[in-house]
Amino acid sequence: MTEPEQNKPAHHPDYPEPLLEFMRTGWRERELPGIAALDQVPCHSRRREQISKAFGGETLIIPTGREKVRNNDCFYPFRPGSDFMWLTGEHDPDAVLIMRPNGNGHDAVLYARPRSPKETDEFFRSAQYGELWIGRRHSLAERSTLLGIETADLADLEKAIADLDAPKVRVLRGFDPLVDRTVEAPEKPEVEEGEDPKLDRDSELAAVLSELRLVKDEWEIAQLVDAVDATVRGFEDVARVLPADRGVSERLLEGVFGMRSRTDGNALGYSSIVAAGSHATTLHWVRNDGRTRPGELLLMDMGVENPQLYTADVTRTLPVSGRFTDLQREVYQIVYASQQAGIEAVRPGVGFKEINRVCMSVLAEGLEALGVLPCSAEEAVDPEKQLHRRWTLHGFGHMLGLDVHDCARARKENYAHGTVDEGYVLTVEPGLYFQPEDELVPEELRGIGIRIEDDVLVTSSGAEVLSAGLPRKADDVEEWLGMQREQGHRLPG
Ligand SMILES: [Mn+2]
Repeated sequence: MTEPEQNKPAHHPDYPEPLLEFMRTGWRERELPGIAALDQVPCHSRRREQISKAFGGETLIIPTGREKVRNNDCFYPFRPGSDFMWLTGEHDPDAVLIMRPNGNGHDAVLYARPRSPKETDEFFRSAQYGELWIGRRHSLAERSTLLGIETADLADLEKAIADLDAPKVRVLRGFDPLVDRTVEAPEKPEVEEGEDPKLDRDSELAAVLSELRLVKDEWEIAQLVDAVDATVRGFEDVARVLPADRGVSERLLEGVFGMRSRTDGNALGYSSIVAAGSHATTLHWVRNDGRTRPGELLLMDMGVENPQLYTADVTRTLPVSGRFTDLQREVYQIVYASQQAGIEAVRPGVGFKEINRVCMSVLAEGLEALGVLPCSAEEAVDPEKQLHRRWTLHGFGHMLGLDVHDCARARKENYAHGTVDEGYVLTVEPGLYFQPEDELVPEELRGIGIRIEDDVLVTSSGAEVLSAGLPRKADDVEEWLGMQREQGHRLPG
């Protein structure tokens, strides 16, 4: 369990034998009070039943992944694999869920790292696993109680996999090198000429997991509401430190939102985009090394990931001075109208593509009105042409959940070419972007980028905007910004 001596970083002091002997003795066991099943246990077991039904008679291996090295013996903060998290609720690295068929369904066993054993020196010598270094872990029994699942020692994983009936095993690949190595990769399915490529057995497991995650249960919706509410507070924090009359660095604003994400949530759901002025025309502007300027716009795309790892994904475009200019407002209204039409189109049974069509046609009409399209809006949105996309750049939105781009491995027919259903949560986020170097638009438009993004729950009758705590109409945005500025700075607590 303890890392080999040659991997020890140069700054670690040696252990003389008397110290080793001394460190091995005199430690009292500390019981954790209040270990009881978590509220979400029934949700996790219901989800395991769903995946069990989908793959009856087959063994499923779903790892969470390992810590990733940042440099030498320093790691990036660990984040569990989302499918694994959805099925177990376990947060620690290295764990692996194995579901073995039992004739009637599946027996689920969580292979996890136990507490630092006292038979080795891991406890005080391993900077990666030693509880003296990283804090007390739950014992396997405690984990079992908390998560409502049988647990086993991670040390037995390799043997457990070797004992499986290999042809009937499916693995969620790309997370755990030991699992990927131990279970032979599936053969690529043969495809007749002209046929679409087929998924191999393991990719099918990934696809089904993504597709099952499309519908959020009540507990998940509560987590998303929690993430969105924290995100609303984060945007308020930022608005309160954004001066109207002078510039500040994009990173100051990024940092203020980050502070909220770490106090109210687990982390950021994705790297914050804080894009002042023409930076807003770069879709994934995450360098954030610019400065705001009075008179310009500020586009911020930011989301808090809550403690249960569900994330919000919200974008607002603010006038730094407090009021949109006439031209900024004109473009903003087009984006707003597109988003409003998109939100109104969301209801159970509507095609994902249809929501996109609605958003894009409003944007194209706006581009026609601005006089920048080389043809009519109707002609531009022709599936064979799509000329408006020079300025709209991306689709209307995506699923949201544990991942910011949730359910990413779902098959096309169940996502981009499918319909949305009750319990889906998705973003609606049209935008217009005029690159500073675009010679085909009037000079005054160059460098303007506007996106409005909200998080929407599909209900039985339509859609509920979860992020309605942040106004999105131009006038309301101005009023809100003014109100936040009056309140003055605040620290999350
Ligand atoms: Mn988004």
